[in-house]
Amino acid sequence: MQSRSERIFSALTDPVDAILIMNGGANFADSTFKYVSGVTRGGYEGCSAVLRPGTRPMLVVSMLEEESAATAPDCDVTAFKTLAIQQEILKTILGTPKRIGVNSTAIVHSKVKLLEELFPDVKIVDAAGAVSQARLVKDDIEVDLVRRACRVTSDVTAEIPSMLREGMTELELATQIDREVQNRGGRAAFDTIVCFGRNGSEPHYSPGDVPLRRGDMILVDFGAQLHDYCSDITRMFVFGRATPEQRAMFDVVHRAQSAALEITTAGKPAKEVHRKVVELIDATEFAGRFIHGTGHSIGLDVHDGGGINAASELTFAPGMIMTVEPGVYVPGVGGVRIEDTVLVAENGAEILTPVTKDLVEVEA
Ligand SMILES: [Mn+2]
Repeated sequence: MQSRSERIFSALTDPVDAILIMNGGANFADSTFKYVSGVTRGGYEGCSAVLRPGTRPMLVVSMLEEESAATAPDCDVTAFKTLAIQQEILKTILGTPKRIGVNSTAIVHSKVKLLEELFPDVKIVDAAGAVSQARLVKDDIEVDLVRRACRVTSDVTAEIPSMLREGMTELELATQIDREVQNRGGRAAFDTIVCFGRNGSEPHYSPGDVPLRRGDMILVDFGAQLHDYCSDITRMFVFGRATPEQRAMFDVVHRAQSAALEITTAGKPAKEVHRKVVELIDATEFAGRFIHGTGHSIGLDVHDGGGINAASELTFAPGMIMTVEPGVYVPGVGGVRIEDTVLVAENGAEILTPVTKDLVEVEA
């Protein structure tokens, strides 16, 4: 089996002497460092992974994470104490490279400048496409980790009806959901979205101090990150009995999501799945109210590379893990979204978030 580093080199169109995965500060780490090293602990601020064809990845890490890095399977590790020493190590490893590949979508500019200073004659090549292509198709270890993250979200989703209380705020519900994710060993993969009533009309709404009232439709969109791998789910609830209007909006999205899942399979162009969803929704009273892509790749990052949208060049392949999440949004009224995380297979897609996706009516 190809190593992850080899997978990146196979996907590369321009040859390079090495690919450097370089982390910036705390919020600017490239999750590709975790991908190539296989480590699932630690932040690895300022650390690098040096990838060269035919060799094991060399992790150049700070002494703060040397012990964790040593657990990386099939990697060599060098630890540095200061940034000056890190630079000497990189020079020693790389010699006088002519072409260095970087992951342009996740490297900070100062690191690119540093490479140009360390290696005056080097040409920096953009290897982001190859990195993304490699990461899109998950290996067995990754599938298992996403599956576990999905299990957490499914389990927590099943608990949501018992959390609902009249007058509780969106923030209170979001906090309870996050706590349940933490109780299961994970953490929120992104800021949990909870919308009561009309607030559902904004897809990326931030929960506030809005109280839950009888009759409110509730949209909950959250994910768990467990051992660095993410899951993503959206489910709908009603606090009380659904009105015919709420039910109508829900049914359209439910049909669109089922239709999308039905045709999500290896060999299918992603944009055809999106087109199907748009056609279906646009044939209803909610025409034009589906205002985002149908889904996205998910893995070490919640948005892990490709997407299911009108501009997507992606063709599904076995091992891709995608979200499928159509929605309709009516400002002033509310919105509905239904989202699963799915594993693309030769013949169809396996739903990794199998908790019920009915409109769950919770006794108020
Ligand atoms: Mn999503």
